[in-house]
Order: sequence, then structure tokens, then C-alpha cells
Amino acid sequence: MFTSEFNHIKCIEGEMLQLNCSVYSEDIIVEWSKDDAKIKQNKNISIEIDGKNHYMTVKNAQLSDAGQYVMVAGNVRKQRTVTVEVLPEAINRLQEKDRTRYIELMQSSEVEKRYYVRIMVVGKESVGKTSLVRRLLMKNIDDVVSTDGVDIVVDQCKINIEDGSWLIDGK
Ligand SMILES: Nc1nc2c(ncn2[C@@H]2O[C@H](COP(=O)(O)OP(=O)(O)OP(=O)(O)O)[C@@H](O)[C@H]2O)c(=O)[nH]1
Ligand SMILES: [Mg+2]
Repeated sequence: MFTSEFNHIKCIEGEMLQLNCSVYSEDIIVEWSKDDAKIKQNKNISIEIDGKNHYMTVKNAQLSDAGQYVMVAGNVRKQRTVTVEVLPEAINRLQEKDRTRYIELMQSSEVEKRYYVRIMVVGKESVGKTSLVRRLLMKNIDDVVSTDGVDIVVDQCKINIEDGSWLIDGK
């Protein structure tokens, strides 16, 4: 009776959780329950029917939404295990806007790769090594003084590996 896959679902705290199933006839009534209790709709949980497709959506999944979900249609019963993972503490501390962005990125297939590179700038004294590095990182060069020995600068910038453009502080 069910045509959709029925497996283990993982989501992250704050993400949308959606279970769906398709039945062969529009007349079939589908009942949803979680941990043996019938699911009640509220601000956060909705149950929708679109022809033969049935959806149960939790807009903003919380740890308490983890559990065993059961859909019953006639005498067919299907079960799905849902786990909700804790949002990493560092992400939790971000501003609302950044946290939302993180959750959106986690839900989309968009990914960013992070590469670590070390660049060594070597040259005769006073040729402008420190100034060059500062300029590349869009920093002020007014207070540059002669480097004593070796200077290690740890900084971050984004480089688009397709067109080579540099992004520093979003610019
Ligand atoms: N005219 C000119 N002066 C520059 C330029 N870049 C840097 N300078 C000046 O050259 C001097 C040396 O620059 P630094 O960046 O300290 O050079 P550095 O190679 O790091 O020097 P050390 O650390 O002493 O080896 C400074 O007085 C800078 O202001 C440039 O593009 N043009
Ligand atoms: Mg220097």
C-alpha cells in the first residue's frame, strides 16, 4: 500500500522534519502516530494530504521530536525511526541570522570546502614583504615596522577557486 521508502531519518535540531508516504488510492485514510500516541497538529506540526500523498511536517524539530513514527493505512503499518541531533554548541551561540543560515546550508546540498595553505614570503630586507602581505589581506600598512626575524601571520580569506577572486571580510 505504501510506495515510499521507509527508513531511518536523521535531522538536526531546528531543521524541518518531514515524513511522507504515498498510497494507491485517494480514499485511503492514513493515521500518524509517534511513540504510540496519535500525532496532534499544532503550530509546529502539520498533517497534510495531497491526493495520494500524505505528509507529516514538524517545522522546527526539537530533540523531543525524536522517536518512532508510525503511519497506519488500513491494515498496513509502517514505522520510521527519527533521530534529532543536537546543534553544535558553537553554532548555538551564533546570532539567530547565522544559525538560520547554518541550518539552511545543512539542508541544502551547497557545500564549502576549507583548505589550509601556508605561504612563505621571503626576500631581501626592506623590499616590502610585510606591506605586500598586509595589502593582499586588505589591511592598513601605515604602522608597518621592520620585521624582527620571522613574522607568522594567521589569517583567513575566501578564494573562489573557479574565478580566483578573493573575498576578505565579505568584500
Ligand atoms: N615606494 C614603495 N614603498 C613601499 C612599498 N611597499 C612597502 N614600501 C615601504 O618599504 C618599507 C619596507 O616595507 P616592509 O613591508 O616593512 O618591508 P619588509 O620586506 O617586510 O622589510 P623587513 O621586515 O625589514 O625585511 C616601508 O617603509 C614601506 O612603507 C611600495 O609598494 N612602494
Ligand atoms: Mg617585514
